[in-house]
Amino acid sequence: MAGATTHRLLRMSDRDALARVAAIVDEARASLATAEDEAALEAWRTRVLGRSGALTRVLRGIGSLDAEDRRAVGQAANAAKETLEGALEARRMALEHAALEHHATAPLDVTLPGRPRRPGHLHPVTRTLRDILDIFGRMGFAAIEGPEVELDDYNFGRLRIPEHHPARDMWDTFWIDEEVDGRTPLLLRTHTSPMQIRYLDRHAPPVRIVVPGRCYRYEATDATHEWMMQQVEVLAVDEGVSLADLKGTLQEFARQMFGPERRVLLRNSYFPFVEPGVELAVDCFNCPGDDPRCPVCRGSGWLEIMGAGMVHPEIVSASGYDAERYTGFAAGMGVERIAMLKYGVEDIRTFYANDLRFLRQF
Ligand code: FA5
Repeated sequence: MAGATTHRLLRMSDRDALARVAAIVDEARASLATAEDEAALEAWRTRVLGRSGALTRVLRGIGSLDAEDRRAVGQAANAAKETLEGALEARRMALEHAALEHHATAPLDVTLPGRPRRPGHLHPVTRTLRDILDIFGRMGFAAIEGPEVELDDYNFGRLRIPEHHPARDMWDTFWIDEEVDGRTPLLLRTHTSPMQIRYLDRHAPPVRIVVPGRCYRYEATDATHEWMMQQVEVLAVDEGVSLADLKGTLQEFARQMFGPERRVLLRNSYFPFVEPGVELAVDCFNCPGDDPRCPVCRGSGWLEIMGAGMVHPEIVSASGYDAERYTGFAAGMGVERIAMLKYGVEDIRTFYANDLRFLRQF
């Protein structure tokens, strides 16, 4: 008899638990129908299905029932949970539909202020690049492009920088471990100068081209150095091209780019693929020109924007032309450095940090 009583009591608690589940479902359905927005839906979910929600509490309590009852109540509670989750989703979709319909049928209020649309605009480096190409375009230079993944031979070898040449230290290089058509070594071009070779190999003088493109250098960044930057290569090869032509072209470029009042410095430099070599610098906009803490010029008063020079005769003849007859000049300029000078930007890294507050100023 004692056994039967226990059994009856357990059955009672089983029935209680099932009734409680049913009551929870009824109450939850009724209150869900009155939830009108996402916040109310979320509050409902926490109250019913959340970690200490009503249904979760029932599921937690089934441990105290005997095995058979546990199964029955567990199944009922799990089924209820699924039903209520489905009901929540359905309610959410119904609300979304209602909102859409309301939007579609709401009368048009023509007195509302319009939604402002911010017009897009070009990145300052892109604008600078276009300015550079325009200036050279007006001087008769055609723009062409070349590969960013380059062969060692074009980036260095044919530019008179053989392996182990100390000048390789001027260009810290990202090397690539793959082969293309069995040709190695490959690298990310460190400058646009390889296009001098590629172009001269295929086009006889007169040549007058500019080559814009991204270049990569494995180096520490600072206010005037990025690991990726854009250059524009300039190449002119013809009969009788002289250093005076180079100087005149660069001066005219600087005048058009920066205005006549900006001071420009042309000084000696060295690159294995030109003879003689020069570099062009523009006066610092960030300090009076003598502040050693200035990140732009470090107290020198100048920011270097390009290397240049007369194309080395060996390069002209290696492409198959008579170097006595044909001479040329070449230059390679940094587009970001020119943009820094043009817009007064004191740190090159801000160009590619993608901070819209910075970019919207241009
Ligand atoms: C060269 O890259 C040569 N190819 C230029 C050249 C071409 C010389 C043709 C002679 C004839 P250089 O490493 O100095 O040279 O770079 C040229 C310009 O690119 C620099 O003046 C600078 O404006 C820009 N530049 C170079 N490295 C960086 C860098 N890490 N970050 C930003 N700009 C750079």
